[in-house]
Amino acid sequence: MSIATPPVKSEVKIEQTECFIDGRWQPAASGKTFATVNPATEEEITQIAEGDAADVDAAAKAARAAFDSGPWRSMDARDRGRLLYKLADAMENEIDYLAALETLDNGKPFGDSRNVDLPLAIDCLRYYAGYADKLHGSTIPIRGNYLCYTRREPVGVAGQIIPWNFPVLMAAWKWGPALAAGCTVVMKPAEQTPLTCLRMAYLAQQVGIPDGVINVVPGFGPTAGAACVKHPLIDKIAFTGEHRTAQIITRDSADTLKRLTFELGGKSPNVIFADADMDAAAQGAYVGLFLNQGQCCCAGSRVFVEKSKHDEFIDKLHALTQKRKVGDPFDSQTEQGPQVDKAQFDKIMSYIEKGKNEGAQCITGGNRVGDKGFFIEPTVFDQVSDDMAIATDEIFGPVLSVLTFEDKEDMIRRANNTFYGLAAAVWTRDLTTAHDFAARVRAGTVWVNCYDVFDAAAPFGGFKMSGYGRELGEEGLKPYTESKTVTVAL
Ligand code: TXE
Repeated sequence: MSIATPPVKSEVKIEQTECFIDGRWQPAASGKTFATVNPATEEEITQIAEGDAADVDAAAKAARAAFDSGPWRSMDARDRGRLLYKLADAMENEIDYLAALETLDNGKPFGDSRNVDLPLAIDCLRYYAGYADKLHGSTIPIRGNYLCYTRREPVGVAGQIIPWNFPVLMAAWKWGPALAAGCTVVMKPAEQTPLTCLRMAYLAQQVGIPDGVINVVPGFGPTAGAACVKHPLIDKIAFTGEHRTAQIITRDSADTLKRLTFELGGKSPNVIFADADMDAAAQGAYVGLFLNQGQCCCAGSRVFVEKSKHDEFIDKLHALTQKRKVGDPFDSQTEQGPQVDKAQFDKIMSYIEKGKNEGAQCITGGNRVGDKGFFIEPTVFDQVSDDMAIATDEIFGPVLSVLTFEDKEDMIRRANNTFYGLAAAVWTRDLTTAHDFAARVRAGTVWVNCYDVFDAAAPFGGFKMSGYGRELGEEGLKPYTESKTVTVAL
């Protein structure tokens, strides 16, 4: 794929703004709409249908019908796979437009949308397209004269609730395995970033994915989101977002005992030993935190540096951070755009204040950029201790905390001293140190001498309160299937 030049913002036309239910674009039953806002300008982009329980009910019925009696489940698995490939192709055909929509709605630099998020999303759909006809059961030698085998069947209607930090990629991570497994879908995109998901639904219809298989209800969490969670015709909820929301979802789903998968937050340790390649480690710490404006669930927000190399590491990190270009996400020079909305901006600024008040040393950044748009300087705190709020809480912004260690055992205890367990990284030239850390850190993903390496084939998800279940890879299909045991008397 070639690198595109950023488009002119005013030329990004928005065509899909309504609920997509049973193959039809329709206003919310209530007639209500809400504004989606450009975080770089704080101006309204457009009004979007504000779906709620009534629209979710219509979507759940459509998805149920498409599952129970519609064409999806009964279609040859290989043909389902072909439709997923076609959706991936359709996205690739208009990759520049989708990237522009993503940047407009979310604020991430156009180069990131175009060359990272979209290619990863397209790759994810292709990966799962190939799985559609490879969901095997097994034959089991039980006692007696029987043939016993298992079938992997789709779980049914999947309710999928996604966040705003990687809108297009999260939609692909959810649709890929669900559709490959033969499920139908009711998706609730984040209220901050509905545009690319709605466009993907349009493309899905264009390529021939049957009506009712994919339904999208934009709206807010406590209304549209909660309605998905409670709806009796929805079998499973896949959610990415905050752990507190996951706790609400767990309670709200109790009456219908839905299957749940959660991909939640983190406070991931990124550990740099004295023998590491310091240039690579500083670059890894920098990318591991500042990527996507720091709005990554796996952000390496606690950087532990072995004390003897502290000063050298800080100099290198400072040099990188100082020259990071913050600004208009449609400018090709920009490396960091705005935070997604005012609520996130305020949350991050309040943590920066806490860091200063608690005695950490702010060595870079610490301020808002400009007076319009939700821009924040890349911020590094040094001399951070384990109990400071900036070391314990998920900030979800461009704020990196540097801590030091001398004793390896104590560092591993400190790295694990969090209720999160999403990701971790270690930088060292010593194989034993690397594998020992990888085995003992309580996290779903461990990167060794790298950070943020994602692939559709590699499972991703959290230990502890960072989630249940895994997305991506073969493991990502399991939550969208039920295992059925069939026993035949011979
Ligand atoms: O998350 P929410 P928010 C973390 C990050 C961030 C914080 C708050 O720390 O600062 O969460 O972000 C829908 N029933 N992450 O408020 O509320 C909501 O509409 C059903 C980490 O945006 O969890 C949106 O579609 N759904 C994270 C989605 O849940 C509900 C990514 C996520 O929103 C609901 C985002 C309800 N009661 C934030 N309430 C990650 N793991 O990557 C809200 N929603």
